[in-house]
Amino acid sequence: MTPVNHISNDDLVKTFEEMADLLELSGENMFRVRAYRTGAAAIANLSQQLADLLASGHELTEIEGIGSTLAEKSKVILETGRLPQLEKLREEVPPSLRDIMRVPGLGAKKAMKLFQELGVKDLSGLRHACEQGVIASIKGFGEKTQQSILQNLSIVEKAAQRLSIDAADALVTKLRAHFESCPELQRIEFAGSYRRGKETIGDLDILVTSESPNMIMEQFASFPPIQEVLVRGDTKMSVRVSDAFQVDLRVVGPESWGAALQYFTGSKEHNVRIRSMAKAKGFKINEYGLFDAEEESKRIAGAEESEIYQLVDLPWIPPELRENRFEFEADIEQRIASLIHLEHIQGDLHMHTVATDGENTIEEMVAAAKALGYSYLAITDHSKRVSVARGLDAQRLLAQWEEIDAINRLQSKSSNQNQDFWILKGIECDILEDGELDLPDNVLEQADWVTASIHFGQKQTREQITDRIVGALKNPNVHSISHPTGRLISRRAAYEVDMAAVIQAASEYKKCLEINAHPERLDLNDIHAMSAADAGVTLVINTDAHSTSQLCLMKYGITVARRAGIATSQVLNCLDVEALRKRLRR
Ligand code: DGT
Ligand code: CA
Ligand code: CA
Ligand code: ZN
Repeated sequence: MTPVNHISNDDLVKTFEEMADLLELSGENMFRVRAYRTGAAAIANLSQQLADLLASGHELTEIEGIGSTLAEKSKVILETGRLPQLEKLREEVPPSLRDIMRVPGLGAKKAMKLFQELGVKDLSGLRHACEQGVIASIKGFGEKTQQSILQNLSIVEKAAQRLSIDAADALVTKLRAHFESCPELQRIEFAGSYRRGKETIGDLDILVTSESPNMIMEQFASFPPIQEVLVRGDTKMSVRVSDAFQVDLRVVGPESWGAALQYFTGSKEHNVRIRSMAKAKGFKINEYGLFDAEEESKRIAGAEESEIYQLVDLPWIPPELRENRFEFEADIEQRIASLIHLEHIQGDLHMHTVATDGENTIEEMVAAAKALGYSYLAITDHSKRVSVARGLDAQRLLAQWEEIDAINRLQSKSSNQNQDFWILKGIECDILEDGELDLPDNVLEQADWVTASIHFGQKQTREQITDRIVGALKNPNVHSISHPTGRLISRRAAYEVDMAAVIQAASEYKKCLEINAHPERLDLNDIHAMSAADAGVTLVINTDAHSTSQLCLMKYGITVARRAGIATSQVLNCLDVEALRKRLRR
């Protein structure tokens, strides 16, 4: 009865996710498939290990989301380390079809069809079949589908190698806790692209100071998700965690901390500039310190990162700016001083509620926003065109606004002195395929805040899509455009759009462009945000939260804005509530 093989919750989650996928591929009814997915999600959210619960005599069916079938199967896995049903399924359906069903636009049915008719069973087979042109000949596919599969394949292949910023965050939290339980640890920092806040991370670079590198590496080696140690030296170690992701560790002495942190934070392009500036001053820098170029044994600095910058006559450069974009320009000190911080955000102007596809009520979103210290938020549910999310028509929207009026009134009565909180009556209004807005002007003009966005007709030409967005910007009732390029990181390319024209129009009509903070969107990205800010466009950084917990995603939008060098004064939702009222009234 004792659980064997140290089966973790992660292992169970993976097993059930695979079951769900293979069942779906084999055409099993969706209720059964969903039961496995729901169970996997429930287990992923548990704080306790299922193995421990079982060992202490708990019934697994006590866990919400786990029915009797899944409880039984969990028990089998925990006790035997295997699941015979899954092994049998794998013989019937090649597990590599799971990659194919995840290619945007395919799904389980199409993946199975390609397997049965063409024998395509993995991504490289799929690419080959597209390139040979045989997919176009299958009923229900055609030339256009074949083209878009090829395009989406490239994204999927690239994504397989890089981690999203929130996934990297989750891994960092686990690693930090794991290292901090080691008494030999002095300082630890996660360097590389992670520290620079890039939207995806190629590998993770950990830097540690300690007097006993060996103990640190022992500790690292015992990190449970490690699948393989790739290299291990005296002060360096590289491992592979969960499937394919690489983590590098460097241990240095305290005298080298700053130099090593500066070196391993990168970017390479930034470091090349720093090294040549140092050389011009008669210094030599490497990951161990800053030395006299004439007399290399003479260490001048290296314990703190700021020393390095100071010696090349620069202020300490925030890691997000180290991309050799503008951090070497003469005005960098002022730019850093005016750079936006998370604490400057006063409210969130894009979120959804139970009225459409959100999980929480208006009151719950308000309470969560207040807990973050905000003084306003805008409720921006979907408009009716987004029928899968039960988008609002004029009647339902007006009813929601009445509800908001009532809550606002109630709050202002009960609030003590200057605790003014404002719920903006908003809408995320779809820009329809023909360029019209999804709601009439006589409704939109009653809103406090209208953000317009494209969810449909994303395959239109560059000219059509650009015209739709510019048209929306021209409408006097529209305040902003949400997720302006429509890209989903690693899942869907941006639609074809002339961003220069969009930015120009936003600037001309004095409208905002959004930096959508959701880690899957980050749209505008840093480069576009930089162009928009340069053109004088005011940005608005929003989470697009579909639940109270997602309001915390704001930090990712801030990172994008900082990488773009955006100042607090360039962001609409850094205004206090009074200034915002005034600005929107104009
Ligand atoms: P990634 O992992 O692809 O998301 O990007 P990074 O920037 O984290 O790159 P990575 O992991 O290869 O290296 C981490 C940092 O270490 C990099 O930003 C700068 C530094 N570095 C690594 N290799 C070199 C090198 O050959 N020359 C110089 N100057 N710096 C390097
Ligand atoms: Ca890296
Ligand atoms: Ca690395
Ligand atoms: Zn939204």
